[in-house]
Amino acid sequence: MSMTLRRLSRAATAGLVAAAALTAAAHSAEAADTLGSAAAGQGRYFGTAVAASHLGEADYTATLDREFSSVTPENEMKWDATEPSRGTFTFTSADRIVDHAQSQGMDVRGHTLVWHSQLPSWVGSLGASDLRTAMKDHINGLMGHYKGEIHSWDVVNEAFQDGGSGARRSSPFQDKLGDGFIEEAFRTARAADPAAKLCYNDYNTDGVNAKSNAVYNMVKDFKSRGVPIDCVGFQSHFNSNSPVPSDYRKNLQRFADLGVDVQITELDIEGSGSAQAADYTKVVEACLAVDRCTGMTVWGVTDKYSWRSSGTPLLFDGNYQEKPAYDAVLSALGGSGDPGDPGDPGDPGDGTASCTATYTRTADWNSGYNGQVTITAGDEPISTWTVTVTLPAQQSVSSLWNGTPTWNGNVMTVKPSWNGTLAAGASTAFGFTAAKNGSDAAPTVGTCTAS
Ligand code: G2I
Repeated sequence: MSMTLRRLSRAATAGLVAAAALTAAAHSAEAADTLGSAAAGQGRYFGTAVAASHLGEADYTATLDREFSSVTPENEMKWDATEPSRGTFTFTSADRIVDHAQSQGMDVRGHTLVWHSQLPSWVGSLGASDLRTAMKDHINGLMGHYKGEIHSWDVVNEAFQDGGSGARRSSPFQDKLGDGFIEEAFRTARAADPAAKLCYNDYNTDGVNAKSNAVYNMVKDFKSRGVPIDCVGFQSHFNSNSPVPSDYRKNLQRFADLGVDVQITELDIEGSGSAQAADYTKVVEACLAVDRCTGMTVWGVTDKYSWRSSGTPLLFDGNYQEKPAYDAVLSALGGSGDPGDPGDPGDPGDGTASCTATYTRTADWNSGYNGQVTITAGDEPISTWTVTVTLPAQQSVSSLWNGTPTWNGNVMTVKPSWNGTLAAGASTAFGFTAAKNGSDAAPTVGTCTAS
């Protein structure tokens, strides 16, 4: 689809997008019970990497749509996917993700424009002057196609070497254009889509170390010289060899203090259970502690499609079940948990038995009536219940069924006969016949208690 056509078709579907956004807003107003809505309550986005090839899988898409407020195409916007031969752009897979995100009111992160990896071989074979032109054409081609539709772009990815030196990584761009290629890329990007936040993105820069110091010095230099840069992405791929650094928050903060936003862009943490959950909590807490940490993205929806699937590094398992890490993230974001998720306070499985009771008159005649009290279990199963019913002073009960009453004046306390055990949300009822004796008033049903 051409750039113009893409924008025209977006205008034509604007009503649809607006309706989806309204749905999303209504959903988030209900309760902060998803990652996206809880993060929104903290003024942040919560995103995930998405692969276009999985969007046809119902559970994948349902989980994506329910939980996340931002998406990053995992591979579909990379150079090999979008410009496999010079000047020929293909956006089919990336468009699929962007269109899906927009239909759900989600934001999109652009990943990535200039990177040494997933680079078609033709780029590496160009001479310096041609390479410079090709780099700018590539930036203009992608950013033009998605102009106004991407909240943040990873303009340059992973340009620094690992290890202690803090040196630049060898790549066609570095080797032929020199250090200045990063600055040229950012200047080109600013002109191509002035509304997009322009990010530098890297890994093993999450704590204070030689590599993050090198990035820090570059950002500081850019800010002092007016080179356009708005954000730094911290990929945050963690495992036992590369644990969540103890100075993570401090590192995010020092970058923020340079006057850029910081974003956690590719978060995943190998492990399981409470240890993994605790590590995720550290990451979320670090971001929330830094005002300019504007959002977090996990690098995939489900463990089964993770680039590190054997390390089960994500928030949903291979069956899309929420892991302890999910609960930890939701809780750290101030969310309240969602129905059906054992272990969340106030939710099913929180261990508190409860019930409610409501009264209706089911039959009525001159001298008497039949009353019915319906007992409904709360979000836990219950094994017994107790309800008090206070009758008007003149009235008297002649019979009662499906319950066992004890009397104290005109107050009857009713317990189950055979019907104490109720599943979560299930109901039972007892009935009684009362003589009016001159009072037609309704009895009062007191609090229902359960265990
Ligand atoms: O390596 C993890 C991430 C590190 N930071 C930059 C990210 O862009 C990078 O993502 C990963 C994707 O998650 C993988 O899905 O980048 C890898 C490539 O560098 C992606 O893997 C590739 C496979 O290597 C290819 O064989 C495959 O054709 O994914 C391609 C598309 O499925």
